[in-house]
Amino acid sequence: MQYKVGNIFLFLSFTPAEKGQFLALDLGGSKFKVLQVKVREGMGIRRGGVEMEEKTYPIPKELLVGRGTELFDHVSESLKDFLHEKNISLDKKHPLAFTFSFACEQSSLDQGSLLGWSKNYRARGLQGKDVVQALRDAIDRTGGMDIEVLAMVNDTVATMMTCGFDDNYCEVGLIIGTGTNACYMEELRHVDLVEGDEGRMCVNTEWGAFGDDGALDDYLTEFDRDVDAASNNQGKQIFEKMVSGMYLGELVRLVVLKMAKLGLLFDGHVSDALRTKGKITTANVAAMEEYKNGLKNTRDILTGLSLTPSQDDCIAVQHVSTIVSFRSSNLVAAGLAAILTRIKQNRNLRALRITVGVDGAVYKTHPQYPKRLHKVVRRLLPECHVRFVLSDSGSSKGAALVTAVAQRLASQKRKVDETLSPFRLSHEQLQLVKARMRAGLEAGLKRKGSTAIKMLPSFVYRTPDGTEHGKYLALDLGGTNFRALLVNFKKGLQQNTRLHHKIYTIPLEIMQGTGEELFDHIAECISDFLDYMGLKNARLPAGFTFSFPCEQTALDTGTLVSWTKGFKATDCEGHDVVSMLREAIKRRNDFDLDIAAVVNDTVGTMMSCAYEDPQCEVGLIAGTGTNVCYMEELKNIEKTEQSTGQKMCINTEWGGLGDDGSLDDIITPYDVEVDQTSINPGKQRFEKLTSGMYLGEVVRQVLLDLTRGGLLFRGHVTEALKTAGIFQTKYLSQIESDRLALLQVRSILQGLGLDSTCNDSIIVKQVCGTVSRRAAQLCGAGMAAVVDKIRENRGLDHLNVTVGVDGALYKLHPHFSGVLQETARVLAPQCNVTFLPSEEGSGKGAALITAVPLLLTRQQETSSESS
Ligand code: 0WK
Ligand code: 0WK
Ligand code: BGC
Ligand code: BGC
Repeated sequence: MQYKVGNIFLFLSFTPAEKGQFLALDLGGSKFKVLQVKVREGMGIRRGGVEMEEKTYPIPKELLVGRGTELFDHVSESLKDFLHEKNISLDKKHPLAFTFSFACEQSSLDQGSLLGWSKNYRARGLQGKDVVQALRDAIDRTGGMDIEVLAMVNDTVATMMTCGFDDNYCEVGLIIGTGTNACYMEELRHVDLVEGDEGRMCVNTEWGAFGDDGALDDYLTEFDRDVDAASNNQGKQIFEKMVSGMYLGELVRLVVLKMAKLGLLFDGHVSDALRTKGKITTANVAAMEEYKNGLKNTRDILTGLSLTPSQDDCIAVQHVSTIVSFRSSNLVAAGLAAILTRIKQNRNLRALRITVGVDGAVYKTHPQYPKRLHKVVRRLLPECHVRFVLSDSGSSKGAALVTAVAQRLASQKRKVDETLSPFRLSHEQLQLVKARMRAGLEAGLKRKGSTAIKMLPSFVYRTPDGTEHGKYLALDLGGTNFRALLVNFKKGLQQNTRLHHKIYTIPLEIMQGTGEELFDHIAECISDFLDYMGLKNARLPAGFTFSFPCEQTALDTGTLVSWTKGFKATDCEGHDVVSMLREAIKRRNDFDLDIAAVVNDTVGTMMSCAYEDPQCEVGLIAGTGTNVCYMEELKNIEKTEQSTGQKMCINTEWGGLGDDGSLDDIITPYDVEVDQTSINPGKQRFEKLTSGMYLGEVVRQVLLDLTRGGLLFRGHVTEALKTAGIFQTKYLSQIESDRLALLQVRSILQGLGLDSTCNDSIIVKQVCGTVSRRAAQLCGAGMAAVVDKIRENRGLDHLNVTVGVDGALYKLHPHFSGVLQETARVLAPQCNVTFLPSEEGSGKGAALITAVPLLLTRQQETSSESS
């Protein structure tokens, strides 16, 4: 069952496990009560496992209209007195349920801003304030007790919950007491204020304000207008003033006063008492209507007002009381019928069986009231079976249950937060990662081979300048698939680049088969593409984007250092991937290519974006894997022989950061589990914290742990949850999208064979968000290190630079790119970094690079000819 209070959204799924001792405050009705509610384990609430102790504390009138702090001090001191009187330890922490019977806007169970006082309350300084905080402050001021205010509920809701203990059909709470109000279970999809459109929630209607917009003007009598004019909240709570106990007596008095003035009663004699506000109470009205003693009571009451009523006077006044209270019960019946009709329509029911939980002195003490109300409701809704249940012990039992569930949810949330806290990186930790990334970049430039960050020279010395032209083939072996592209550049007309491409999947058995099979598969795809483009015999110049770490000695050779991501084809590491491709093409012998360049996908992406934006000097991939390249000063690349030109693009392979243990202080046990179960344990540690290949697995490990801890999926560890790779990173993007309601989160989990509650969905969403946020922050910290290095390389105080980006995680995840950008901005404040998503992937970049050497060599040829 789900409940919304004010606009609280509660997944209140009661379990027999609800147990504990709760303190409760019941403020706002005719009596202010302090209670202790004990819920015994296992007995659960349904089978009477609840014991209550209570004490009513008077509230001095001046406090009702005094300063709010003083009112809450009185409440808190009464609470302390109750603890003393009941020998309840002052040292133990006590969870407290707060029934506060006034209109409050709530955004969580333990918060509620007072919209407006009603009834006889008018304490100053609390309107618009969070009354839960006001109570907490008062308890702190009183001191000497350890109270945890866990939940605040309206009395209608607490009453519905109290009656819901014994009657599952109870989905409406009704108060006809000093004030009047009702709550009911509304369809979540109809409540725009809250996320989610599945299930129901309890809505506190605050129907007392019905008519404040003039909707009841045609029903208002002069007496109602007089009551309102004399009230301390004119124009407000119009319906309440026609119905509730605070006003019924006054209405009767005003009617009797007018009749007396008109000489219709007491021979026109009007006593001062009769002229005095509040002299006829609602209790008097109830007494006058008593079946047996009504008339006698009426005489006593009128005599008490210094009147000498005749028998007829008494009958007439009794009649006035009946009419006034009859109207009240009729109006409440009409209001209730409106609510029940809405529930019936919400559920497309012809007939509705429902229970209404009721409380309030008017309903409880007025002899005829309940019967009259029930009768009119049944007359208005003959097709409905409406049961009325009187809340026998006030609303605190219900409030205690809400608190019991809130306590369980709060402790659950605390444990989930504890589990996730190692993923929440502080600014200092991110600065450390930036520094370690910087140190790793520096180390990789100095030494060959053994550094965590390999800093591989790409032999690309400059970015495109728009002079590129011609037709090129680009081959793009990425993280998940292979793409063949035909690119046709028009000199100086970047926007007229023509491009055709075709995507081919790489089956797992090929990824993890032999190198020969892999390159044969690639050659077959190329052959298919050339067929498709009718270019089988055109020996096209080709650029090969190979998204794995390759040691290059020239633009068209690249020795694979080690596989990453999901690849593990044999006989490839330590081999030149260009040769392997050429051999595979030779083996096929049905087409030929001039493979002029092999580039990393980061380099291809940088080039592709630099073709649009000349300021682009960094390439970032945040996809299946993660990596960055950037234009480094040749003089800083100590490990390679110097050659001509200023800069060279370095493929950092930053995925390896941490392989030397430099990230062990932020790596969590869940990350260790993912690394241990990966095909390259101990390798690519930074990648395993940040890239699409692994984020889903990190999430799965956390979900497994939370489930084993009983915090998720009712502690039920399913086979699905134990299956590696079942939680693909694309699910993170879906689950975290703001547009996705919890319902859809549940269906994704259902699709994974994970039967979840709404609360489970919230926790899963939180875990996904925490894991992906860390990934984006880590990449942002790494990026800050790279752009700050470029800035310092050039001795600049401020650097403007563009980063070309590609990868499904960056492009498709709802928050990843934003968090990454924000983190880089904060950690590299002297760099203005523009992130430019690459339109056509790195393939175009590879083709551009293929275009450059040909042009370069051509230039060199022309320049050497001219010299
Ligand atoms: C008793 C409930 C309390 C509620 C009151 C309303 O415990 O929460 O506010 O009924 O009736 P009243 O006391 O105003 O007549
Ligand atoms: C598209 C690029 C390709 C790169 C890929 C990375 O064209 O070179 O490898 O992005 O993204 P992923 O496919 O791993 O999400
Ligand atoms: C308040 C409601 C409350 C009702 C019954 C009204 O005046 O606005 O919040 O439920 O009285 O106590
Ligand atoms: C590879 C890099 C590549 C990155 C993004 C990593 O696993 O080592 O070479 O750039 O993935 O695809």
